[in-house]
Amino acid sequence: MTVGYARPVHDLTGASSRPVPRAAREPRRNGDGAGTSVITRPKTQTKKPSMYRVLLLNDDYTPMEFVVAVLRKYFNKTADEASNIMLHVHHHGVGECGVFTYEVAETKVTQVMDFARKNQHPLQCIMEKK
Ligand code: TYC
Repeated sequence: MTVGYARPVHDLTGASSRPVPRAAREPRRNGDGAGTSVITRPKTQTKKPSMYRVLLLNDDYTPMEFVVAVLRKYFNKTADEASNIMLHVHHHGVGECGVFTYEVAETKVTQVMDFARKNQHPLQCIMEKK
């Protein structure tokens, strides 16, 4: 029966390949021949995911109201936030919609590009590693 863990229970990825310290594996022998062991808990290994900016690019044809609708629908922006971001993109050529992990950013980009294409607007949405 298993009574302990060689890895912390919160290491859900199993990504850790760090060896368990010898002291945790092997009983130490003392003079009596009696086995004693010291269990050391491996330090929890955590890694922050890389983050990605999702950006909107300006163009001359996509209506401002459509860009605001995109920012509200896919990036949960308020009307005021969406207007400010849209105007920033309009004036500066590019602007940030949000920062996400890779798969979430990729999903947002695909959703926005599909929505723009479906509505026949040339709006471009891209992601870049932070
Ligand atoms: N420049 C567009 C216009 O004048 C508006 C616009 C804003 C388009 C932001 C794209 O990402 C964009 N209608």
